[in-house]
Amino acid sequence: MRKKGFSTLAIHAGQNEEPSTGSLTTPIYQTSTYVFDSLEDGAAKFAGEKPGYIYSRLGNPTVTLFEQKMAALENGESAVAFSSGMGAISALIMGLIRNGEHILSSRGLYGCTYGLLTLLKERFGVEYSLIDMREEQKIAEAIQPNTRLFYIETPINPTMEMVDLKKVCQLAKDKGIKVIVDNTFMSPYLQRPLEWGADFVVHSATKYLGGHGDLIAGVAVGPQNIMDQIRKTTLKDIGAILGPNEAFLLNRGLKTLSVRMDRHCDNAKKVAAFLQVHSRVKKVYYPGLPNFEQYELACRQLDDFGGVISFEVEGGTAGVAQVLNRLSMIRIAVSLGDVDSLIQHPATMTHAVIPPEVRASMGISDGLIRLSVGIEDVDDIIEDLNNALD
Ligand code: 3LM
Repeated sequence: MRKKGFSTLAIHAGQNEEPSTGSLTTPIYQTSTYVFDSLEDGAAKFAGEKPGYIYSRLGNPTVTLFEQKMAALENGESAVAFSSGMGAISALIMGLIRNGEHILSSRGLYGCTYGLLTLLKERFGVEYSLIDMREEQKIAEAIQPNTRLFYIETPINPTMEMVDLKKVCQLAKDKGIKVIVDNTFMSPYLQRPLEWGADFVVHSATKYLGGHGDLIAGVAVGPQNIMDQIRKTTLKDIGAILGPNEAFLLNRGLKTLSVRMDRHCDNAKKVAAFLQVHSRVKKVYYPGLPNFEQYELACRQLDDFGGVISFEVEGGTAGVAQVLNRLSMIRIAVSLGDVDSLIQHPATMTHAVIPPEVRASMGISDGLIRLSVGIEDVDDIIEDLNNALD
């Protein structure tokens, strides 16, 4: 049978009418626990011999629907939801790595992911190195006998630098190394890392998946046997579970993911073209610009170029303040992927926890601004930017 299209899956995957009422949408199962028919029924569910819900830290039907949709959209076997993107990233990494082992990471990372790797190193003896993954040779040289994991953001927050997933995943496979890709910036509508050979995908579901700036959530997708293990260990025993209210909003948000992403992409292309020719803008980083350094890779790996643009202005932090403080519609706020346009300063905000010299090695200057282009009328976004830049 022909596989259903992305937008169809986003609406229908995992969704069954609620049996007792026929409710089309899966309700918010606002419950902590589930009643057993008998001692034998409860014991069999605890032993994993019988399917069924036990306690909402171990599973909840509203959350299950979100997990099933995400597995379908990322084209993976199984998904596990978490209370935040960091909850997903930490549970997955801690479920896969042991003390004394090594993680090879893309040179750029979201600030708190960098913080997590540093914590794992300082407190739990897990080694990591950040490397420029644009050159295969550099990756091959950086692999150590104890390297177990590649951890990759692509495009990287906030520089938009990309990693060639097909090449890197092949290299990892040859060495028996597992690959995790943070797909937050693209969403499965624009990039599906598992199809390029990655083993796991993680998301801050706070961003495009929810899409409306009204929740914090995360999700990890991967092979059934390993995700089952994660569910029983670093999800259950650390406990960063997703609540049913957030899951409900995500189930609703996913239904419009494709139409929202199309608008984000259309708007971002026009905003990037505007920024590129503005005299106060030194450089624009957007994978959809033909002069983007990795434009050819972007065309191959992405179905479209997404809604995040970074750009540099003169004058460092003070120069950035002059622009940001003059905006009237676009909000100064961290996070991204919302229907609202959001703008922020990585050096003092999302990536402030990273030491300045490491930040510089990631390509984050004090004059760098990150804009998450929303789905407002694009002329209004451009007008606001134009007034602020002038
Ligand atoms: C941000 N990013 O504004 P949560 N992976 C990526 C991310 O960008 C993020 C996470 C994981 C931002 C959040 S900064 C205080 C605000 C690529 C989050 C973590 O745990 O759901 O926030 O996801 O860049």
